[in-house]
Amino acid sequence: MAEEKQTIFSGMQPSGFITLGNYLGALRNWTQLQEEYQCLYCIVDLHAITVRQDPASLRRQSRELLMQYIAAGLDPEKNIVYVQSHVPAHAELGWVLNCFTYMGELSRMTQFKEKSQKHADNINAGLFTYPVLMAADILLYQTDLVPVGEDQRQHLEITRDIALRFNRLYGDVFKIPEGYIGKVGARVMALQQPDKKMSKSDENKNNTIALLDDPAVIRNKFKKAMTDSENEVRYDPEHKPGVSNLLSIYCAVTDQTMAEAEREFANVGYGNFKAAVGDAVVEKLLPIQKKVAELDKNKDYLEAVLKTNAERANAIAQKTLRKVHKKLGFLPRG
Ligand code: ATP
Ligand code: LTN
Repeated sequence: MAEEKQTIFSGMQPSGFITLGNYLGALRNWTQLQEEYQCLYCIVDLHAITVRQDPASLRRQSRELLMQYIAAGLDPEKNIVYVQSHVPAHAELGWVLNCFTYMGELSRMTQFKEKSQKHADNINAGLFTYPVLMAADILLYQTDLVPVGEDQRQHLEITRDIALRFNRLYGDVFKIPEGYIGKVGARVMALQQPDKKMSKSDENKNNTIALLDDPAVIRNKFKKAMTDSENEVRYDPEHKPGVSNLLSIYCAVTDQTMAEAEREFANVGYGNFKAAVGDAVVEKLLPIQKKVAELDKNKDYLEAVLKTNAERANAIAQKTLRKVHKKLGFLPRG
């Protein structure tokens, strides 16, 4: 009998249009895990409403995120690709775990501190308990590995703490998840401000490349990208953050090494260099964009994917939830 595959869980918020950073740092790596692991990739809409969302935009972004997951290569039969609010067990386990999480530990979360500064007019309880819902996401599926970026490490730590605490009280209920550090995904920096990361919630749209940006727009944003006054294409992130960011994007999309790329652009001026990076990114993204356009026409297929995948997720989640309810002393459902 084949050995049981380990379970991987990760998610993205449908809180905007995903960027080249999200793709090179996360999504592209996810597609390489689908053969070896049982993977669940969630569109975390319950998390997204911790900051105000416009309903029509949220609906559109959730649907587009699903299409981009699939277009980027996540096979919805090999993986479980679904929307968080379609599986009620996330919110249900989230409530239970709230009762096993301390105010003190949640107040230490950096993301809460940052987001409450950014959204000072809406510091809601959901923003505060965001990490508890994330713990529920992960623990429901007895997850082994969680691929997340550096900024989510603290949330993974608290997930482990909550699970260990619960297990100490009630026996072995949850598997204790680990972070997944695969091949280092490219960390993509903002095009105009290469000292900070490219982020989908950035208000300056010239900083970000959306996966679905029009090719002309992509080329133009690269043309305008910040460089320096040297006119020498060389990788040196400390002194030349802009050029280095463009070089690493180029390597990531063309699968070249840094040495090869540096050689290619050794005697090339910045104008031509930036144009070449823009072209390479367009070439990489165009097939994904075409696939999204095809999927967009196929409403029935998308609906079927959403339905069957939510059912698959639900079947696994219910097992854990039943176990939790029993341990807590809740009366069994008839
Ligand atoms: P937001 O602006 O809403 O905080 P974000 O663009 O920073 O969003 P997240 O939704 O927080 O993205 O992250 C989704 C995934 O993409 C995470 O695994 C994260 O590590 C990865 N990621 C986000 N931005 C980058 C980036 N610039 N470079 C590499 N990986 C990134
Ligand atoms: N908080 C994460 C998204 C997220 C997630 C998860 C990631 C929600 N639940 C569970 C991994 C596992 C983010 O903002 N990147």
